[in-house]
Amino acid sequence: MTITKGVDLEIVEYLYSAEKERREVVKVTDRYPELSFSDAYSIQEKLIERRERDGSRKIGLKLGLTSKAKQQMMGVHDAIYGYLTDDMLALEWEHLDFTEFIHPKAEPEIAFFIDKDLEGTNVSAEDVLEVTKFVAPAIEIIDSRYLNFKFTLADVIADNCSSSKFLIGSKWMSPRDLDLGQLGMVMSKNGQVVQTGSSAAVLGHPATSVAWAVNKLGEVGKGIKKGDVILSGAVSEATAFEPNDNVLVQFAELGSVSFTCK
Ligand code: OOG
Repeated sequence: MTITKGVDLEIVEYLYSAEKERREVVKVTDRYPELSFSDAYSIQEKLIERRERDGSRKIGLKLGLTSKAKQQMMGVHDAIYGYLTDDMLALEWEHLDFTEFIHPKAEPEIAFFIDKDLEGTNVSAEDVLEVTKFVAPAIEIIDSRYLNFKFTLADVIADNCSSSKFLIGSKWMSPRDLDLGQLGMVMSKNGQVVQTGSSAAVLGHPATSVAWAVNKLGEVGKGIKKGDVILSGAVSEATAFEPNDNVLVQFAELGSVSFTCK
């Protein structure tokens, strides 16, 4: 640890209360510039434990910074991972409530439903496909707790990678039944196209992205579990939305997912 003992729990409370009170806060590294990536992952773990003490349940993982464009933008060469909890799941047929957010953005993603435990440090995309029962179209809502959505890599890891909510579309398919590495995607807001992309943007193939996370977790003796849902990373840039906006993500072959915010 590069930060002193006890400071980690202080940071957990700082980020957790910002999320609960829908407040932007100054980034952690402004105060603790020495915060390392391993400190940040350890804070992230404790933040999830804090949520669990309040009744949240861990249900899977999310990947971030999986596109070369986003990595370049941030000046980094690695992806990041965070956790999904049951209270982050939003439903297509209910409105999202804008008052629950700070400054949310929507990202088009492909969700993986895992059917068998998988752990290791040499896991391949093929191993991931082997344990994936279904893939589905998804939208992740990211909502950084930091001022103006600006942060360093250590900051965003500590903040559980900006995780806020996610939605899953209704078409679930076996990953073997479609060309998962090259799915076209169009995202529209209020009927206007705002982003286009391909699943190839996610580290070349979304299963490669999930394999990266499994290997990263393997380094600390963890893995993914049967029943987990995994968001494999954004297929394009994120799009900000406001009350009354409707966002629709359409994937070739894999159908669509949408939400309206009130
Ligand atoms: C970090 C999380 C981004 C993705 O898929 O790249 C992310 C952020 O930009 O707030 O979830």
